[in-house]
Amino acid sequence: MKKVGIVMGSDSDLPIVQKAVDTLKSLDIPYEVHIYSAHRTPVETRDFAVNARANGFGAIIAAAGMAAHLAGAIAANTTLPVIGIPCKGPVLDGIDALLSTVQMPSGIPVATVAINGAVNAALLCAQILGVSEPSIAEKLDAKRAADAAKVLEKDRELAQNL
Ligand code: RP5
Repeated sequence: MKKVGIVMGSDSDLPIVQKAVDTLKSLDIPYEVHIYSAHRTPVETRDFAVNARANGFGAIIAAAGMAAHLAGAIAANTTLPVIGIPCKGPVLDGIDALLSTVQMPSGIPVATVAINGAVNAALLCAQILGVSEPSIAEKLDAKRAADAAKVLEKDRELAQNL
């Protein structure tokens, strides 16, 4: 099975990234986590992206805040699918990272999730790998069904309590 590469721009992004890790773990999808910065470690960021396919990755999550160029810098150096997580920073409520991640020039796509949307980033990777791995697609179907059942249970409780 292909791995998911998870790259964050700083260890300060870890509380957000942890949710992607937990989601991949719950689906038994192998992953590798790194701290590489488009600005502070541009060489390592590029090397990771250039070698990602040969190193067994099938999709990459890139999480960064502020001037969040990490996902774009990785996408520029691989044709693996790259999912960008714009992380909420100390100012501008993450709008800075959202725009920096999502506004890619034509030709170099980054699939951008919501600000701090780490769970969906992991689920998108699972869906991508699930195209060729039926076991992942089955787990995603089961998760959807379980999530729906939780909502319907809350609906029943609400009807009883109000
Ligand atoms: C970005 O700058 C990182 O992704 C992080 O979200 C933000 C701040 O980094 P630190 O100063 O906390 O290392 O590159």
